[in-house]
Amino acid sequence: MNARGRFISMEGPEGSGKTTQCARLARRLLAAGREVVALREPGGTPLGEAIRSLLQHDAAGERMAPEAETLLFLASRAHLLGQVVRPALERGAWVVCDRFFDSTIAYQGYGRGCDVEEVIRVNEFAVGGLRPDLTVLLDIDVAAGFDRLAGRNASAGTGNDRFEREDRGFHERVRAGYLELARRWPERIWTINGSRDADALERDIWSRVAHEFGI
Ligand code: T5A
Repeated sequence: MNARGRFISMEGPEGSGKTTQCARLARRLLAAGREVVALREPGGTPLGEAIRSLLQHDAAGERMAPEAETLLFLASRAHLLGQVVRPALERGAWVVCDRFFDSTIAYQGYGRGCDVEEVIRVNEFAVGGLRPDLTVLLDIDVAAGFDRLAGRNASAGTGNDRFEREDRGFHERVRAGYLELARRWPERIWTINGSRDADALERDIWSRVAHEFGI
C-alpha cells in the first residue's frame, strides 16, 4: 500500500510519552537524511485542528454521543490521509503520527463501549486499507501517566481536556484495549514499557526502527 515512504504511529494511554517520543524519532530520522512529516491526531490540517477543538474542549457545550465522537475522529483522519499522509508516502517521506487508527478502537471502542468490530469497520472505511508499517505502543500504568500530566499541567498552567477528565475506569479500559489490539496484530504493534526514562525509550525505539527498516 505504501508506495515508497514509511508510516510509523505512536500509541498509548494518556501521559505515556507519545508526543515526546514522536519528536525524538522525527529528529533521529531527519539526522539519518530522511524527509519526515510529523503529525498528530486529531489534527494535522486546518479542518482536523477545528475538529480537534470540538472534540477536546467540548466547544459545542453539549454531551457528545459516542458514535458522533467516533465519526468526528474518523472525519479528521480521512481528511488527513487524503491531504497529507498519502501524498507524503507517495513521494517517499517518512510519516510519524502521534496517534492513529488504534486510538479510535481503544478510546471509542473499548473506552466508550462502542462495538469494537463496528469501530474497526468504519475506521477501515476512513483509511481505505492504509495501515502504519509499525505502531509503537507505549504502555503505562494509568495512575503513572496521570502523574506525568499533572506535572506538565502544573508547569504549563493548563487543565485537563475532555478525555483526561474521564474516570479511572474509562482509562483502564483504554489501556486494556490497547493491549488486546497488540495481541490481535502482533506483526504491526510493538508494545514497549512507557514508564522507563525518555532517553532509554528513544534509544530502544530508534534501534527497532533502524533495524526493521534497514537504516
Ligand atoms: N483520541 C484521539 C480518541 O479518543 N480517539 C482517537 O481516535 C484519537 C486520535 C488527544 C485525545 O484524543 C483522544 C485521545 C486523547 O485523549 P492529545 O492532547 O493529543 O489528545 O493527548 P495525548 O495524545 O493523550 O497526549 P498527551 O500530551 O496527553 O500525552 P503523551 O503525548 O502521551 O505524553 P507527552 O510526551 O506529552 O508527555 C507528558 C508529560 O510527561 C513527560 C513530558 O515531559 C510531559 O511533561 N514525559 C516523561 N516523563 C518521564 N519519563 C518519560 N519517559 C516521559 N515522557 C514524557
